[in-house]
Amino acid sequence: MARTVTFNQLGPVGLICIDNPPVNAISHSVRLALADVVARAEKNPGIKALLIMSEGSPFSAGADITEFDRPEGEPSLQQVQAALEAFPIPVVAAIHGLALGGGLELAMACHYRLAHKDAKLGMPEITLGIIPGAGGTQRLPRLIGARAALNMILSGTPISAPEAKTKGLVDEVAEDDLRNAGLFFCERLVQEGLGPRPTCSRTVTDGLDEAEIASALLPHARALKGRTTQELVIEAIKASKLPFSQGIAIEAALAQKSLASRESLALRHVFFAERESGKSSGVSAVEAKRTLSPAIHRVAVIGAGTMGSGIAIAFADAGLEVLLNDNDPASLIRSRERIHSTYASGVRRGRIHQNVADERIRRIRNARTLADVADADLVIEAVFEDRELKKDVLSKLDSVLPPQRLIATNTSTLSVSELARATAHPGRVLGLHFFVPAQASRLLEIVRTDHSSPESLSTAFCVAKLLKKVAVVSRDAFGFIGNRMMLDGYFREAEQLLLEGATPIQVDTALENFGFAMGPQRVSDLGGNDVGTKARVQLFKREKRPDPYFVIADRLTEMGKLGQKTGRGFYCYENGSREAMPDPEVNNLIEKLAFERGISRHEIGNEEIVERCILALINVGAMVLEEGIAARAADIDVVWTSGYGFPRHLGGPMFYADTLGLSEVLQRIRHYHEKLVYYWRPATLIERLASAGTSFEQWDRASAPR
Ligand code: 3H9
Repeated sequence: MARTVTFNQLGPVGLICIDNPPVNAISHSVRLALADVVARAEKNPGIKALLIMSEGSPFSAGADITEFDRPEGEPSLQQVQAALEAFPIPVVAAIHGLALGGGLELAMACHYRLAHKDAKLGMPEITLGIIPGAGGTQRLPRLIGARAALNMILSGTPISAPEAKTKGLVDEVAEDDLRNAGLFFCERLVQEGLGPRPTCSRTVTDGLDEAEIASALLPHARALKGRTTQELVIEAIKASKLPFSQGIAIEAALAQKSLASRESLALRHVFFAERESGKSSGVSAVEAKRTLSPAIHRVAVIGAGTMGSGIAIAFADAGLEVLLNDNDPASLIRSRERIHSTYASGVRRGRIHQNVADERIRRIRNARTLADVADADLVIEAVFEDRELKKDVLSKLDSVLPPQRLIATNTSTLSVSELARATAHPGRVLGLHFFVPAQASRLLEIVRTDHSSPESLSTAFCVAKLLKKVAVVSRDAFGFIGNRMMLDGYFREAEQLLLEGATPIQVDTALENFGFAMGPQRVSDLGGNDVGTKARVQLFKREKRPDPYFVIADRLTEMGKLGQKTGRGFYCYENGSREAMPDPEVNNLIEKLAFERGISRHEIGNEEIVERCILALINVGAMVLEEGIAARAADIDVVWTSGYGFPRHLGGPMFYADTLGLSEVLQRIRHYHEKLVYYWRPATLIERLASAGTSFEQWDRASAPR
């Protein structure tokens, strides 16, 4: 077994160094080695202080999440911490990079802490549906107070070293060489005769009343909607007022409960699915960051509309130089205004400093002609969604760029393979499907054709990593993964429910209560009903769908009811407000469209609305899998949780299907097939997996490419 902890004596200081790449997770091997070196150090009378650091970066990403589904091997992290906290001479943690979860909990069990000025310290457990279970809910309140601890644990966001110092979480911030600062700190403790200072011996000085709890929860209301972990966090922090031994026992019981929860299983599934989806080309995210990203310094974006401007901002935010080209000078002027106003709003909201905004704006320069982008490391085409125009742009780019450079198209409806054939080098062409707003959305669909080269894919992964986006590879097919499932499954069913008697507000509210950030009709109004209509025009050029297929949304587009931008859509919006108000005219329209199709309208319960929309999503998801458009069910989950507002704590549609049980899923789909007929044909894959008694997760393990 590789050595995961080293130990060296440097004068009076015993230097313990964790070395467990890639993220210094506190795995079982680390705990064993830590317990061993601590026991050895205790027997060495020459050692007067212990200094704990780590090799590489980060300091530690916390407990090893891959071990959570197995019985915990001894010693536990709590046992290691108890040994350190009871150590007879001072123990100091010196933190660089990130100290997260169990990593920070380890540091909190040390007697003193110093951190490099660029370090960040955080408790992200809530994002995994668990509570800090190695003393975090007991030691953090003892160091920074119960209220501050509650805020830090509920947010899951790390704080900076200077803020940690102000709060009392660290004793000193080191400006430069952390190792030297740590050794110096230890020597000073020894000289001044300062001994151990166990965190567990402190008491919590503030309490938590119900009003404080409510106000701590308020900023996280959206992120924690439908979740339960926060209740366990609150209970554990309340227990920090008790003597440490009682509090830590309560924490342990609550931690076990959180670990076994469905919420945690789902959130851990998404955590690993996001990392796995970034590896489809055989290049891991870490590898991509390490080896390939330095090659990308300058990016060109062709087309300065909303999407092109957003993509330019995304790259400028990531520190890259951007060349923006558009053959319409007016469009470039509008884009400049859009870029300025996006950054101005960031400054106004306190998200970035004016100097940083100015610097980023300067990174985006206009390129007069396509020839001017010849020295870009990669080019993204984001011109108007018109096949001939896009082909023309790609072919021109192909002739000015050296043949190994990536050319990406941002099309969302056209065939990437067909566009690639307009070039002499189709291997260097793939799709990069950004979502609006491109600078903020997390998801990036990478669309590979049969000809996309492995180098192009590696570069695309690299782009995702640089932009801090979650990448998922999709085969080239209409709508790729996300839009295909949205159009043929989820939104289609939502419209069908309207025709059968539900109202837009009823459908939206039911799905928002299920956990979606926004219901389908509100989403449609926000993005513009015309956007969907245009996509369907392209779809019908490639494939047909039987009526009724978005008859309502397409009729609204015809009537100029495009959504929020025109003040009318599925809803009414008064004077530029975003508040959606029911529109009786739309209800009349829906009744008329239903009557024309002989659809008899009746009351539909909220449960049926949710069940039909989610089952439709799952069913089309299974078709996307069996058609090879997505490689893994888990990739679909990533697409839907990071790009389409599916509740993350339910793990994504395919994970959710597994939790329902595929036999149950199949039985309900068959029920709707018999009741409603038309497109409710069960996916063959669901039939196959249900009859074999397996799940999408098992299918992924057995058949997806590694
Ligand atoms: C905890 O501590 C519980 C305690 O309170 C109680 C215990 C009793 N474990 O993200 P990346 C892997 S809960 C195992 O691509 P980056 C990751 O899967 C933990 N593996 O890199 C990937 O593997 P692969 C609380 C982990 O630079 C590789 O490392 N901590 C862990 O973009 C690289 O990861 C957290 O929630 C882990 N803890 O981001 C932090 N962390 O290459 C979770 C990462 O095979 N981690 N891996 O796919 C993160 O947020 C990010 O990974 C980090 C690095 C910011 C650290």
